[in-house]
Amino acid sequence: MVIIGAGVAGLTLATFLRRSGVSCIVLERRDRATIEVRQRAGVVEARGVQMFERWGLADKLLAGPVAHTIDYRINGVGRIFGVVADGGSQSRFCTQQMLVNNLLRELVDVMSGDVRFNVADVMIRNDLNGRPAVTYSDARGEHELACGYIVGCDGNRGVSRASIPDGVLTSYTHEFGYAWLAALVEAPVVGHPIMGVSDRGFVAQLPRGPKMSRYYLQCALNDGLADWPDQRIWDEIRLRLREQTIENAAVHDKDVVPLRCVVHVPMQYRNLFLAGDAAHLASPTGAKGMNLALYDVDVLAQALVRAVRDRDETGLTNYSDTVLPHIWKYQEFSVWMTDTMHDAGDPTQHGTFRQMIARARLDNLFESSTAARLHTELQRGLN
Ligand code: RFL
Repeated sequence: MVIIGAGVAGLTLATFLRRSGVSCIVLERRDRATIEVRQRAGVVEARGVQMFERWGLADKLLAGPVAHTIDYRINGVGRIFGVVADGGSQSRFCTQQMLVNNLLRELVDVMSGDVRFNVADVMIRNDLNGRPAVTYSDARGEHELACGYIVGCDGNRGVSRASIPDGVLTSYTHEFGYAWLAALVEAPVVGHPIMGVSDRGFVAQLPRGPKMSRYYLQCALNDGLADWPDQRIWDEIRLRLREQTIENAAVHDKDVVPLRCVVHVPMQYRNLFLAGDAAHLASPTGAKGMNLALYDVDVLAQALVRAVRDRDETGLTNYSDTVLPHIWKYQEFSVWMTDTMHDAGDPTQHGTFRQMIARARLDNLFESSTAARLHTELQRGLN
C-alpha cells in the first residue's frame, strides 16, 4: 500500500492501517519540520472524536472538549448560541498542527511507521496491465514501489487526482466570489468564539490554543497580502466587531484564501483511491475540510483492512458511493454557513433581499429548538 501525502488524511490512514497490522509507505514531498508547523483547522468534531475512540487513539491524539458556544454577532450585537447537549461525545479542541504532530509521534516514533519525507517526482502507474506502482526520487536516486493499492491524500494540487485520465471524473465546483484574509494572532479568544456579521463584511475569531486565535476577515478575491498590512487587519477587526478596545497583537501568519466548494466524483479509479482535499474542498466557514478528510480515511481504512486481511474488496468497490452522501451533506452545511454569514452582512454582493433572508436564518437558530438541534448535529458532524 502506498499513501501519497502526509497531511491529516495520509497520516491518519497510515496510523489506522499500522494499528491493524497492514503495512504501508507514506510519501511526502516536504520535510517533517515543515508539515509540523502548518496551521489551519482547530476542532475535531464529535464524529471524528468517536472515530478516534473506536480506533483507541482519542486520548493519545486529541486535547480537551471545546467551548459549546458561538457568539453570532451582527454589527456588534452578540447572541450566544449554545450547542444542544445530548450526553454523547463532544467535539475536542485540537489544532490541525497538533493533530499532525501527535500522529507523526504515534506513527513514526512509537510504531516505527514508514514515512518518507522530501520525495520528488511522484508518479502513479495504475493501468490495467500489471501491478500498480508508484515511482519517486529522493537524494539517494530513483525508486519504484510495486503495491496493491494507492491512496491519494496529497491535497488539492497533488499528483494523484491529476493522474486519472480525462473524462473519468466529474468535478462539481461552486465559487462564492469573495475570499478570506486569515490571520493567526498572538491573542486568545476572550469569552466565546465569534462568527461576526457586519456591514463591512464577515469577521470571525476562533481559538487556536491558550495564547493564540485566528481571525478571518472577508475580503475581495483579488486582494493580496500587500493589501492587508497588520495595522489594517486590526482596524478592520475593531470596526467589524464594533469593539474599539481590542488592542493590536503580533500577527504570526496571514494568508488570502478564496472561498469555494469542490467535489470530484467518483473518488476512486481502478486501484487508486482519493481522500481528503484530493477529492473535495469545503469552504472553511463550516470548519469541515479536515473533518471530512478524517471521515474518508475512516471508511477507507476499514475497507483496505478487509481487502488485505480477508481478500474482500466489497468495501473498496463501494468506497466512493459510501462516503459521497456524507460529503454532500457537509458541503450543503458549508454553503449554508458561508451564504448565511456573508449575505447577512455587507449587501454589496447579493443585495438586501438575501441579507434579510440570511438574518432570518440566524434568527431561527435562536427561536426554534428544532433548528438549533439540527445546527448542533451538523456542527458536531453527527447528522
Ligand atoms: P493536506 O493537509 O493539504 O495534506 C496534503 C499533503 O500532501 C503533500 N503532497 C505531496 N506529497 C508527495 N507528493 C506530491 N506530489 C504531493 N503533493 C502534495 C502535501 O505536502 C501535504 O503534506 O490535505 P489533507 O490531508 O487532505 O487534509 C485536508 C485539510 O488540510 C483541510 O481540509 C483543512 O485544513 C481545511 N480547513 C479546515 N478544516 C476543518 O475541518 N476545520 C477548520 O476550521 C478548517 N479551517 C481549513 C481551515 C483550510 C484553510 N485553508 C488554508 C484553505 C482554514 C483555512 C484558512
